[in-house]
Amino acid sequence: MAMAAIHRGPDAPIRRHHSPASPLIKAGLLVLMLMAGCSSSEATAPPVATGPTGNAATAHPEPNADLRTQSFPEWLADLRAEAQRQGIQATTLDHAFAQIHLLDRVLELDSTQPEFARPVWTYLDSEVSDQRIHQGYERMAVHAGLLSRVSAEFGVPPQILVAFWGIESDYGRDCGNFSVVDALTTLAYRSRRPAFFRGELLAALHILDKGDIPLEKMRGSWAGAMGQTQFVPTIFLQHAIDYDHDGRRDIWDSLPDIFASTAHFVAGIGWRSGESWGQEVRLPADFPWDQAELTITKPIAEWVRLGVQAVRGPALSGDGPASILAPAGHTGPAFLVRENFRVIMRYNPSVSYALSVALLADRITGGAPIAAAWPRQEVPLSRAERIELQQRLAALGLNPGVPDSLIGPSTRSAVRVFQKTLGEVPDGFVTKHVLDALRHHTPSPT
Ligand SMILES: [Ca+2]
Repeated sequence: MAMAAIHRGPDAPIRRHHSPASPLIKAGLLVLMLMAGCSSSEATAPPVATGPTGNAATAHPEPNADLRTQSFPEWLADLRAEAQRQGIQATTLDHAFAQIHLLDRVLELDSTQPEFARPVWTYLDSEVSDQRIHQGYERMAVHAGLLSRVSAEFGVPPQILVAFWGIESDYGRDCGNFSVVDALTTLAYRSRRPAFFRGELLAALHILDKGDIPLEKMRGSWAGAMGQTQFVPTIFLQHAIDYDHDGRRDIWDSLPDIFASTAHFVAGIGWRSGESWGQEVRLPADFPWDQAELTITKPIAEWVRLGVQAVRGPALSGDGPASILAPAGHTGPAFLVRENFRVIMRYNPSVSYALSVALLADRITGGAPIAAAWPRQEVPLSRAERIELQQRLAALGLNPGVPDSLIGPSTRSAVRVFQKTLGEVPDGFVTKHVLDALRHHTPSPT
């Protein structure tokens, strides 16, 4: 979803949908959101919430506001007073809160941490399925005129817009069916991130107040991501556009509004017109694996000098910084990713998510599948196993960072040092084999 997401970490386990993160979110919280279905035909389907991932809360603890000790009626009165000070009409608030429900299911989804991180190949299998590629290809053709106008105006290619649409809501079929006001009220009153969700709730009330969408139709993911490209309310207020000029910004049902709003947002978070996101590459046997991190960028010519080659097509060229991404280690595919890949990650800060949008965009314009095979035999480590791995790396003095189960640059760096001591390729990829070797070389963590 296009949300301001609260981010769990560099390689946080992802569920189905995420949200975009915006630099505009003052709190600096990137929200991972989910998509929720917008189509009324899906109205009874259970939302596949992938809302904000639980970690963000851990990463950005909020002060324990006094408000939490308030009863709900007291809290709501306080919220209403704040909304009115912001200029929201009393009639809007009366209507919005006349039938308010606190939703236990939303709190459950907010506190759930998946036991297993989904391997990138499993994620891509479902998000970039043959069916989704085929449907994306069809939609590119059906909406070619509109997409071309929006693309020309905002500088974001049609296939990127269609890819966000496909990944965020399966082209509008799965936009979430929670009442956004109920969900955000629940999260603002009772979740671990009250300030963040209070801001989103107030933004949702502003949207109702402006008349963009009636309360009954303001539905979305459990975390408040709305419409076919899953904007959270603050992103909506900043980026949604009434492109069909009917007086309402409608990202639930109006494709002109959906495409233009998405393009406006993606341009706003830095899309570089005319540049690709990157491409699959082949790395040399002696590749310096400590350089394969998104935190490390080099001119493309420098990567070429290090032996990086295009898998297909013309030789690598182009200006600008690029990074090497090998999300499944040295036996899996590798990608040279450019600035626009980072832009996709601002929509939702997950490598798997960004790859899914990038690869879907390529495939629906006739691009070939990834050439290299994923190491599908690798079994993902459980949360407990990832923490154990981090504790054992720490016991060896390798500084893997806080043992929080999130595998980021620090943990991968520690794994690389350990792999070198084993005489293995130091790709930093966390596997059962690495954990077993650590168990052999370290005492059990206490
Ligand atoms: Ca409109």
